[in-house]
Amino acid sequence: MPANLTPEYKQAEQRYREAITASEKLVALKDMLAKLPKHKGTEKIQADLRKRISRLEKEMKQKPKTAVSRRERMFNIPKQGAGQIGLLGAANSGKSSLFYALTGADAVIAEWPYSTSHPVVGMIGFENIQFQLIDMPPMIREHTEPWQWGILRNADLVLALFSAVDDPEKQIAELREEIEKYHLRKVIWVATKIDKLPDGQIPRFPVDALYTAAEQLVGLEDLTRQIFAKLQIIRVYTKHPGKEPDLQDPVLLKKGSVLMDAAYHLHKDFAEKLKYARLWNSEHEGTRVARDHVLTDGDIVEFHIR
Ligand SMILES: Nc1nc2c(ncn2[C@@H]2O[C@H](COP(=O)(O)OP(=O)(O)O)[C@@H](O)[C@H]2O)c(=O)[nH]1
Ligand SMILES: [Mg+2]
Repeated sequence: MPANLTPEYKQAEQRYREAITASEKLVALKDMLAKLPKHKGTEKIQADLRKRISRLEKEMKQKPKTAVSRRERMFNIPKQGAGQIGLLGAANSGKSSLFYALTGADAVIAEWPYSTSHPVVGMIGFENIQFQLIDMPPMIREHTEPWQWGILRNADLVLALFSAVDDPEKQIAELREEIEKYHLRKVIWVATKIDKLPDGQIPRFPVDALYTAAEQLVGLEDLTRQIFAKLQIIRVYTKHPGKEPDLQDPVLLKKGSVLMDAAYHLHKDFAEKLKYARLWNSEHEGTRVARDHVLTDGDIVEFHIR
């Protein structure tokens, strides 16, 4: 008897093939089972799916959380600095050029050793913090491998690059499709090679993009500032009573964090023993503030404990 698989089932199967983590696979397998027409012709497939689901569930229970497989490590580059940023763009869109322009010649360049065509990692300096940038190897036959999508999805932010002079509309359309398909959340659009535009011509693109020329170092400061803004983080400095804060060593917090979040970040005990705190910034000169006071970038806080 033919199985007569539905398009919904085939879609679920496609998602299973693209799944990278075990939990993504499990969701997709369960979805496949749900979408599978239940009749005699599919009994074998049903049994097979059930077997795969239970095997995967068992595996996930057994595996200690800290142990990562070699395959997982490949797309799970340990985060460094204030945020991890991936580069997305067709071959020759200017990813590597932008990477070296942003990270600089003396940047710490580490080769990721788990693949013959591996990503490269470097740091971008911004004021007193750094961001981690990941350059992708040349895409083989325009084909992006699953682990590359894993890296981009795991990153905090993705720079979507398109060349301003090589049919940008087509590149943008392709990038949009990929961003949607792989659920990339935070994206900054970057037009590259603007030095190649005819003099004085500034084209408008279907997306709100930053204009850059890596080799001429155009637009890089703007881009770095945008990266900081898009990451939605704030820098808070802590100080001891009667002492100056160390302005080179900020505590990094999510935008919207309150005083207690900063205290917890320092130490759980600390938060529990908190009596009161004082705040310095452009509006406060050591004012006592409440536990739920929302912090902003650059705030200096002094904790007083019991
Ligand atoms: N004129 C100009 N050429 C660039 C710029 N960025 C990259 N290119 C050139 O475009 C080609 C592809 O750049 P590359 O960074 O290797 O792209 P990738 O394949 O995306 O990593 C190289 O020949 C670069 O020299 C730029 O800002 N201006
Ligand atoms: Mg490259």
